Amino acid sequence: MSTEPASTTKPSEFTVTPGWLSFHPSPSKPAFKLPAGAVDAHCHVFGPGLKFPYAPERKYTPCDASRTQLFALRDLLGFERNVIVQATCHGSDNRALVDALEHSQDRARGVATVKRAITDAELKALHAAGVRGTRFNFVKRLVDFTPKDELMEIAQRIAPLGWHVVVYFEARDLPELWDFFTALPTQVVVDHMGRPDVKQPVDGPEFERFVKLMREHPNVWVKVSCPERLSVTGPPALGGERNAYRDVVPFGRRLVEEFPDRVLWGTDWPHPNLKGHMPDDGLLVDWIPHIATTEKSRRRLLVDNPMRLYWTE
Ligand code: 0GY
Repeated sequence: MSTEPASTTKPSEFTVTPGWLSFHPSPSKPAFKLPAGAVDAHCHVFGPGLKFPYAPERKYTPCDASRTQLFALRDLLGFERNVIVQATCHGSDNRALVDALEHSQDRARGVATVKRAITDAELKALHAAGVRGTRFNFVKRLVDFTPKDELMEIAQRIAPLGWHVVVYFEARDLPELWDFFTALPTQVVVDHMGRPDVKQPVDGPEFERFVKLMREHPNVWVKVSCPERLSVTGPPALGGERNAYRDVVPFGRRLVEEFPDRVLWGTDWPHPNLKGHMPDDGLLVDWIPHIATTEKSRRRLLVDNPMRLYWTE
């Protein structure tokens, strides 16, 4: 199907959606120097929509965010590699993701969204492109419900490839998802700390439930990412100190300290579907030493752990 618009005037290659903030136009250089070989383990590419159309069933339309822009941000921030995660706005059409992986010179791996109907040959092709996981999204504002037996069937198909399952959910939904998560036959990577309500105490029942999941299930990993989505106190005032999102620090730090070998970190660039403010990605990097307070813990978080999960060959 042609993606060219009917108009004879050549449109700009990139689209900007009204009502949704574009990513930060000029992120600052972080004060924190990332360790050599650091991996941004959660980021996205979007479109361009004219080449890689957004999914008809999407709940939001992002701004186009190209692989070239992602790789430029990687270099500015001081990362060596990316893990590019399929977001709901592209549905199970992984072409933009695969295109980015194929142009990354082996410096990116991917997490795709696949449906039950995917063939073995298609799975093999995704693997060859650098995909190492599939994502199951349970956030109700983002996706319609997929039956759990269908997801389990997919998990069983991808397990022999050595892939893992990435899960995204809200903390309040963990009880109903617990049995499904703990039955998965792969490593399970939880996005954004399981989205805790950071107004609740870090040792309160909600976060304790998540910590218990990790404690009892050594195949569960977590991304200590997205303070900008979870924070109530928000970013510092313009020109303020470089210490944003302080209210999320205790949650990230607790996970890094208790599970040093099962934590990952990512920018979440270009911050899809984020309301309110658009973070300065340099400030997000400066948040890392607040949750990983030693050189050793930072090395595990940013280099050793993602390399173990994504660059095993
Ligand atoms: C994220 C977070 C969000 C969006 C998605 O797949 C997605 O559309 O995950 C969100 O809206 O919280 O990780 O990009």
